[in-house]
Amino acid sequence: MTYRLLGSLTSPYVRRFRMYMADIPYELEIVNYLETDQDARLSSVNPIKRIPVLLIDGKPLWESRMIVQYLQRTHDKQPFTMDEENIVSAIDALQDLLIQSFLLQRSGHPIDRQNGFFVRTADRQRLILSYLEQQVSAGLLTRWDYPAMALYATLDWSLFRSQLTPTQLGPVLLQFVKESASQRLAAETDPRLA
Ligand SMILES: N[C@@H](CCC(=O)N[C@@H](CS)C(=O)NCC(=O)O)C(=O)O
Repeated sequence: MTYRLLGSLTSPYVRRFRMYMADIPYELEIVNYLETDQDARLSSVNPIKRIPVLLIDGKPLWESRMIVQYLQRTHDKQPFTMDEENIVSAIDALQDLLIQSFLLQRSGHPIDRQNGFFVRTADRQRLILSYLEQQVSAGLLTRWDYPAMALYATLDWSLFRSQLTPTQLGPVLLQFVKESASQRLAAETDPRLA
């Protein structure tokens, strides 16, 4: 079985796998979808045009939830508990809304905070952060496994890309980021090094 992970060095979704696949040999193929030729490469393997993509013996598997489930099954890694399924879904939802707002900002699209869509998005963001804070406080993310890696990659990216402020994260999530940053692969995959 050969693995090739397609992604960028700044993507928080890709970073999860660069940490999670610590004990699984793979090659990293840098795909920066903002470059036309690399975006064409991405489109040729994933019609959704999103990273990460895992090429398994040359065959593409996309969507991080599918990739992690495949790796859990194939490499005898611990499957998610029901709490962890919810935690990962909440992290994914937070990550998605932060990426959408980053892409809107980057393309110069105005964000009207009175508009119903953005009001609902801001409410979702606030509720998810509060839920994740509760899960961390309850000790559900103490194990350095995919859920903790995903949360760390998302929160650290949100600070790196100025999509959330330390005040919005609050002391519990900030402490979680600080403690996770001491993991070897967390340091090695820091997007600020890209
Ligand atoms: N649902 C996807 C989301 C992945 C995703 O949003 N990746 C971002 C980079 S971090 C991306 O490829 N964005 C390109 C785009 O949205 O056009 C997953 O879980 O893998």
